[in-house]
Amino acid sequence: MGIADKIKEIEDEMKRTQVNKATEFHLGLLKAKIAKLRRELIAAASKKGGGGPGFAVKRSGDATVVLIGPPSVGKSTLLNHITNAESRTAAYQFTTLTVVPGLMEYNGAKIQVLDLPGILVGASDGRGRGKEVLSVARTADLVLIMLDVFSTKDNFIYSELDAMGIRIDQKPPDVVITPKSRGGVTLNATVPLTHLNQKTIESILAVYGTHNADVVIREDVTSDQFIDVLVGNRRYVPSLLVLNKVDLVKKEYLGEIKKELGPFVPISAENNQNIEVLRKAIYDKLGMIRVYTKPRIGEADMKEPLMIRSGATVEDVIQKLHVKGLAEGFKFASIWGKSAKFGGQKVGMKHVLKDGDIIQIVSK
Ligand SMILES: Nc1nc2c(ncn2[C@@H]2O[C@H](COP(=O)(O)OP(=O)(O)OP(=O)(O)O)[C@@H](O)[C@H]2O)c(=O)[nH]1
Ligand SMILES: [Mg+2]
Repeated sequence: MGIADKIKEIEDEMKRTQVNKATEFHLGLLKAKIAKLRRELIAAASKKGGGGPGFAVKRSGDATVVLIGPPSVGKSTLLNHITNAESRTAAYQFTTLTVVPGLMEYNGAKIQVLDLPGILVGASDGRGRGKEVLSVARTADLVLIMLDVFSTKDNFIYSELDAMGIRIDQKPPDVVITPKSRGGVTLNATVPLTHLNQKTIESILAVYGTHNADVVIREDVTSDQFIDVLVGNRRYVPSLLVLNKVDLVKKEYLGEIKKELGPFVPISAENNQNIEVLRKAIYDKLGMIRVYTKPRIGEADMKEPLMIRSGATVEDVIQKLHVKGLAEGFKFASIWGKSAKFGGQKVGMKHVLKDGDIIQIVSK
């Protein structure tokens, strides 16, 4: 039996099991088993370098945005309008067969946008090279989930991403699991747990061969979230929902869709409608900030900022500068601006920068 079949078998068992207090423990165990099998699937898809020719794409620019959606919703049409790229578009499905990169400039930031083949239900199980497509999304800083006015019911995109270990619009759970050599499982929860108890945690850990560990939980996590921490290779990626081809429907109908879908950015890629709003939404959602570098002698370069993601540290800046030996010889960085307590504050690698900061890196 292949991995996908094994997963299917357990999923079927889960469907047959009613969800209640009495079965919660058993369901947690089944979920842990599925997660373990899925990890093997994801590892296989990623090892193939994204799966054969075309899917391994070099990251470039300051951030990477990936276009994910069903076939023919207009992903390539959009790419062609917001970037310098030319991706083939056509009125039939699966026009795009590989990953097509483009570059979008906004506010001085260079944002790489990746166009991909459309995905269908079952993509995460390999349908239509779906695994390869979805694993590209694992490397994204932002996923643009694209639907058109005909496919508003296609919310399978979210579950397909989820099955590939991509957690959309979620924060990493505040759980720390530290394996140890003996002493059993010690649970330390700082909040009341309504989804998990000692027994469930022990049995989930046992699926992964862990019988001794210190577990610290600081929020009321579900068994899914606990398993995510245990499996470890999850990606937490923000998303933006884009609804294309709004030129084909009346305004009132858009209101109806909004009730169903929640917030989205309505566009017409073909007619360039609302594209500027989308470009800004992408930039805002990425949370890009500007940091200026100052040489050891002389003034900071205020013309060409480094564009980094909000939350980035001194270490991220050093990586971005691509200066040989800079990381190895790092002594400290001096900071002027919002993240500094005072002008010229000396900080270490882990210091988090803020928009407009000036940074001077001092290394041996
Ligand atoms: N009416 C309308 N048609 C559009 C719009 N955007 C794209 N289309 C049409 O939709 C069809 C599919 O567009 P593509 O950009 O190739 O779609 P895709 O999502 O890249 O498709 P795959 O690569 O097959 O997954 C083409 O015939 C486009 O001309 C739009 O805003 N309005
Ligand atoms: Mg396409």
